[in-house]
Amino acid sequence: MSTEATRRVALVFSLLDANGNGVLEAVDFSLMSERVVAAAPHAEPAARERMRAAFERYWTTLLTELDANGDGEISFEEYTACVLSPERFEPTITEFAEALAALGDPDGDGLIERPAFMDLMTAIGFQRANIDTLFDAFGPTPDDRVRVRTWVEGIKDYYSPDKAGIPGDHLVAGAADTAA
Ligand SMILES: [Ca+2]
Ligand SMILES: [Ca+2]
Ligand SMILES: [Ca+2]
Repeated sequence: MSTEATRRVALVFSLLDANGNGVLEAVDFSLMSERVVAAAPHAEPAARERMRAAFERYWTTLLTELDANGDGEISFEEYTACVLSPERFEPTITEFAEALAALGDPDGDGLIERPAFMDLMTAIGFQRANIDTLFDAFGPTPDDRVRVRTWVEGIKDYYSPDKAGIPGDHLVAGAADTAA
């Protein structure tokens, strides 16, 4: 695994632990799910429902694949095993990425505006400065929008253990110390 991927894994664990008690549980995913859906007030009910379902599936997949000691929670040590078999998480991450992108593109034109992107990524817990840098790295159009496809691919890359030097690494900037 690349050093960058190690940092990305640590950061995403700290964000997924929405109630901050150091382990991942079902409640973390319902908390974040509500927060993210609330950040997209213009989304259709179907898009909101899809996002909720994607968060539920995310949790169910983690529990099924990673709960080595069977206590119904995912510790950080258990979580890091996700990088050993990324193919098992790919369909879940892809659906999560597409549900999130759809939430940010309520008019369905395949583009997302910076403020909508900022709202959703802030709801997940990323830092504003890092979100701006990420948006710039995605190569926005002159009217400051990025392609939803670019974002989806960026999310999938973020979870890929072998990727380094990708746009998503900007999300880790300045967060490595707190996430370690
Ligand atoms: Ca937790
Ligand atoms: Ca466990
Ligand atoms: Ca749009």
